[in-house]
Amino acid sequence: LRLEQDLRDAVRHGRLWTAYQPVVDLSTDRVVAVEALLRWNHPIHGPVSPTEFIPLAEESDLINLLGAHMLRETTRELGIRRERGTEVDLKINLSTRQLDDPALVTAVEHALAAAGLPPSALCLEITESALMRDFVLASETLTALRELGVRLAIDDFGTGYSSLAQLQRLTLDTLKIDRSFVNGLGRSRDAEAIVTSIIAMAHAVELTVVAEGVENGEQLELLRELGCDQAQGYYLGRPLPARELWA
Ligand code: G
Ligand code: G
Ligand code: MN
Ligand code: NA
Repeated sequence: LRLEQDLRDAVRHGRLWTAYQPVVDLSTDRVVAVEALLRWNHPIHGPVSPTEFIPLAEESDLINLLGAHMLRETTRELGIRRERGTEVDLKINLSTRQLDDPALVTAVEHALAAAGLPPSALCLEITESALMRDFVLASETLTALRELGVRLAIDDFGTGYSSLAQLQRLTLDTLKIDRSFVNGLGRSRDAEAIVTSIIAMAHAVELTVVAEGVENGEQLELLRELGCDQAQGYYLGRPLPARELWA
């Protein structure tokens, strides 16, 4: 509970910050987007991972405060970068509780307008498991977001149980292959077979495929050969504060 209070204070006093990780297009080798990843340096415990504090925030209304903060800050940052000529898109992670919030759609609309960003510059990432937990409700919010012109991605794909039919009904734009499969490329035939079939399946329903967690050149070249569209990972760029990424 102490940690929850600390998180609440950190949100209120603007002590959370955002790291941005580049996403590279494999046909042009250019950075086409950045994924925003929330960071919290606790004054005593040091860096706390979002895998710890997001679930904590989800136990209360804190997740909505946090999500709203993230949305405003990152769209603002991207708006500034675009004005300076950096034409990249923005990817933000959403949790289930955020999809449950009816105010999400207008919050997204307002943040984009305030930052002067076209809706198509924003891609919202939702994990496969979050999507499938409450498919009907999630798809209502997602449809409204789609109608705004915002893009949608399914994150950590391959770790859940979604069907091709469900994916198609959600009218997603992008599928991100979970890094556990990318990790096995070059070492495991199974991993390569899985990645190959995920790419084929995604392309069959006209989704852009992003491989996450690319950590070496061998993985990158294999992904290129397999026809993957975009890639992200420490080999291509670590998550960095905006001022370092765009130094
Ligand atoms: O970058 P890192 O390994 O610390 O991220 C760990 C997890 O936290 C990832 O699954 C990522 O999607 C999630 N995450 C990072 N930032 C946010 C955020 O702003 N909102 C939500 N819901 N999840 C986030
Ligand atoms: O679940 P999601 O895909 O949003 O998670 C993004 C997380 O993956 C972030 O915590 C980010 O720091 C981490 N990440 C990004 N690139 C790599 C990588 O090359 N290897 C590993 N192990 N983690 C990565
Ligand atoms: Mn993600
Ligand atoms: Na992921």
